[in-house]
Amino acid sequence: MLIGLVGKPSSGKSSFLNAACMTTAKVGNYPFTTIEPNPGTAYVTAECPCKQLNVQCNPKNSLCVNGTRLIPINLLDVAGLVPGAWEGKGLGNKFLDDLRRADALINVVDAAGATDAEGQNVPPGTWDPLKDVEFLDHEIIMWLMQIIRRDWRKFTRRIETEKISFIETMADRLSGLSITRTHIISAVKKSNLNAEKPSSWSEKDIERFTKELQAIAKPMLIVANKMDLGPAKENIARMQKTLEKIVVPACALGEYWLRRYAEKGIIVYQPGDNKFEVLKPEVFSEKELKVLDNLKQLLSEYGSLGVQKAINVTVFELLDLIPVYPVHDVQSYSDKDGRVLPDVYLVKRGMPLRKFAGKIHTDFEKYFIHGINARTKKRLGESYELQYGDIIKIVSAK
Ligand SMILES: Nc1nc2c(ncn2[C@@H]2O[C@H](COP(=O)(O)OP(=O)(O)OP(=O)(O)O)[C@@H](O)[C@H]2O)c(=O)[nH]1
Ligand SMILES: [Mg+2]
Repeated sequence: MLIGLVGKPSSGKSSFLNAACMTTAKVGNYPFTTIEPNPGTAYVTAECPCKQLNVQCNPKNSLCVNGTRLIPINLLDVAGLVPGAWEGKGLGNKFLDDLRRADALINVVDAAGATDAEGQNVPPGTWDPLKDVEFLDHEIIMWLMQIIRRDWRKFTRRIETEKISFIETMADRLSGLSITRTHIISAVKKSNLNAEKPSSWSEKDIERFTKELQAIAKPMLIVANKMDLGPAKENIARMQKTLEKIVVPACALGEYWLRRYAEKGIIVYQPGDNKFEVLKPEVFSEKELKVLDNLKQLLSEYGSLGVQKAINVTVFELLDLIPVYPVHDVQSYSDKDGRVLPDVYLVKRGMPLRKFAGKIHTDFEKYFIHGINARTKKRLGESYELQYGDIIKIVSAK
């Protein structure tokens, strides 16, 4: 699971990564601070079933903090994109190519309008962040379309004369981009095009197909960052009203400092909380205390500093994934070694049980007999559609 952090230079992508993953990627108030991509591990948070079941869990592939399960996912912070990046402008295509494996994208926008298209500082409020959303959509579409329509005439002629499947051939072409057959089938259907005769598709048709495919295979969330700066509030309201995408207001810088202070034990704060408590006011300077006051105000106004929320919304809403807990023993909810609720998988909502079994082990899918819902102890058939928080035992013949 990989989420790519994209956006124009200086919007706060590396700051977001650092806040989400406690990494130390270089941050700077000038464009192209980041050149090589920075990876990080962030955590999606979900209520751990241990709370409800009143058991002591012993996680293996994740963590549990006070009844909140932390499920690791990968983030990748890439270099800033400038208009024309898809055709090589700025640092160009390389950085789009770094995003090939991404399952979803977060467009980090400078919602305060304090930087122009190239990421140069301008007085806050003088740049319209809506333009940043529009341009980034365009860049991603153009980049993807460039790959899709490569040698289009030759490509479509081959499909039609040799009577080979458009879906399979396109899936081969896009396989390095984490785009699957299922994604392509859905995009063809949604754009109402004839996959038997792609040679009849117009430029506009190819563009429509590309847009549908992007929305399905690389959905995008907007993070309206720098909400602490003056003009951001009005811009955020406008973005939330006008854009069809989910917009999460954030203050990456503030979130980073709160997590750092919490790590040092000088404040009490859990990522995503709507409040924090200062334990040792004496270690902060007057200036820092003022910043903390501002953050308190932002927390009460927006409900969170947005970083954790953006990650959770991307995984649970945009990608529509759910946490599922496989176990070996349905009485104790444990694995073979007696570890209680050891693992959690993020899977597509409604995934059929047998397919899920294959995610744990290919033999489980191959020799599948049935499943058991560990909460109700009821038997489940192979086509049972997984639901949020399911705890499941797979019974197989091997
Ligand atoms: N006020 C404020 N400034 C922020 C926030 N997030 C980032 N910044 C500042 O914005 C500037 C750019 O931050 P970076 O994280 O380096 O931005 P980037 O998008 O990674 O930039 P490039 O790597 O150059 O593309 C830095 O001066 C940060 O301190 C925020 O939430 N509030
Ligand atoms: Mg950066």
